[in-house]
Amino acid sequence: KPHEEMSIPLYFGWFLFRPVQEKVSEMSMNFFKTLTTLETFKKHLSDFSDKEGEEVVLEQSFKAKGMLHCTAKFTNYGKAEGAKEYAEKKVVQELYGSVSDLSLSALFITPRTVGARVSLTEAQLQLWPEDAEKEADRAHVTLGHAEGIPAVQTGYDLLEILLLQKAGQPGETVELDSGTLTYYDGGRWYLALKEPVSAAACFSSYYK
Ligand code: ACK
Repeated sequence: KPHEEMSIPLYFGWFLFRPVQEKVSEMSMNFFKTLTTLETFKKHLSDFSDKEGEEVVLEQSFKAKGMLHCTAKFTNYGKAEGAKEYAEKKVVQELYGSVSDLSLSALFITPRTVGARVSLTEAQLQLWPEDAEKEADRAHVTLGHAEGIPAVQTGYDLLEILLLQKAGQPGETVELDSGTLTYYDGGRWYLALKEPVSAAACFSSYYK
């Protein structure tokens, strides 16, 4: 029945409240500003441009699109694997519309995407799909993606950085007021925030 299929959204997730979205967008602007003034960043600038000497304006390369959110389950209107099961889960239905704080523990940027890492609480992890349990680490808010790059890349970029960290890759570190910034090969930058930022969000779903 087509009607029933339509009732499953594109994705479920935590949607940041508007004032919080503004605060987080400002955070990412400040992150860009800080990066572009750093000597270490300038040294690795070629990661971000194809042409030698080309000016790199991060604010322009990474446009934030749509509502800031942390995806819990991409259901693709019922077409994604496990979509129906997820939508029908008791905990999903019970917590639908509930408000909680997302803890943003790091900011990261690659030549493809910009995002904030989300450290989910035990309660929030109940809403994380079981098939992706091992990947709870990829929880994030996409803050921007380069032209031609889909938003789904942000989670992959975060996972890659975390794998490098687990493998013991030291990277190049810079101490900032806001935390420790690390550069990994391939234009990957990770800022572990000294003070996680709390972002109020509503667990809900999105239909285009
Ligand atoms: O930035 P995101 O987490 O990455 O939020 C968007 C949202 O769904 C709407 O496109 C995410 N998304 C897209 N495709 C997938 C996928 N295959 N697996 C997980 N998340 C996805 C995208």
